[in-house]
Amino acid sequence: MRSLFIKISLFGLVVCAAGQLSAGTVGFWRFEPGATRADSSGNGLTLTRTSTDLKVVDRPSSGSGSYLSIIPQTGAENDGVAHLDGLGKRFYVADTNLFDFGSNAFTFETFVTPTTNGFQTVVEKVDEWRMGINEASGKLTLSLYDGVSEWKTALKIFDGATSFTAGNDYYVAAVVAPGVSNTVVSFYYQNLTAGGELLSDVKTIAGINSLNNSAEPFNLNGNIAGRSMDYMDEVRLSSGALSQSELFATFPELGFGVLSRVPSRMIPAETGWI
Ligand SMILES: [Ca+2]
Ligand SMILES: [Ca+2]
Repeated sequence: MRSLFIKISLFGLVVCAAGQLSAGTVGFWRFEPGATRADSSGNGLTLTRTSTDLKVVDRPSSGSGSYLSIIPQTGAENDGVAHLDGLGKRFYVADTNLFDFGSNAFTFETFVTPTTNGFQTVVEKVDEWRMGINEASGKLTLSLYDGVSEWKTALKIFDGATSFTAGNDYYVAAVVAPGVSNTVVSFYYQNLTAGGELLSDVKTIAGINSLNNSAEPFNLNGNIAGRSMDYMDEVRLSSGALSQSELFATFPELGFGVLSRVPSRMIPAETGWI
């Protein structure tokens, strides 16, 4: 009887371990000094760059690319950022089965700073999905490839045509959750330069219930100068649908973002970081 109990317990542990593997961080590219293009998720998805023109630089203390000095979710210091400089060059990772989400959800988050280039590519898993921002129209878009010939797009404008002003810093995220016949896209947006609140909205992409699986790479930034951003940082891709309180720009359990340039005295004491 005791042996049976042990076997059941061990089986439970194995099941739990397998479950944890299915939801977690796929890649977390922090662009930190010394680590530069390394993946801090533990999965070893180090970024390659198409040109040495793409730099990892010290985080500016103010202005464009300054983002947040502390990551709210983890309390980690943020000391470095990627400077993309309108060059149309990319960071990329070759395809791996870690990117194969199929009918499961995923979450993509990042800090971005637009240029004056109108539409700019934030991320693209070629022939699978991509996120864009539009400096001219204010659109935040998430598109899915239908596996045949067509991209289908969910879009949200959070703050009018000036939602993505060149040189300003933003946090953007999308939780992409395939359902029985449609895919639900939950967008998040925060204007860090203006000290705005974390905003969110839910959209639907009709007719797609599974994410296409290609052997193409995962790319950050646009592939031509006209689609390039200025800075980006803290790029995190997670399997599963993260809740608002799990996003890296929010305090765990509180579920809202730190206002980027508020004095530390305004950070809630219960976070334990002050
Ligand atoms: Ca960083
Ligand atoms: Ca693949």
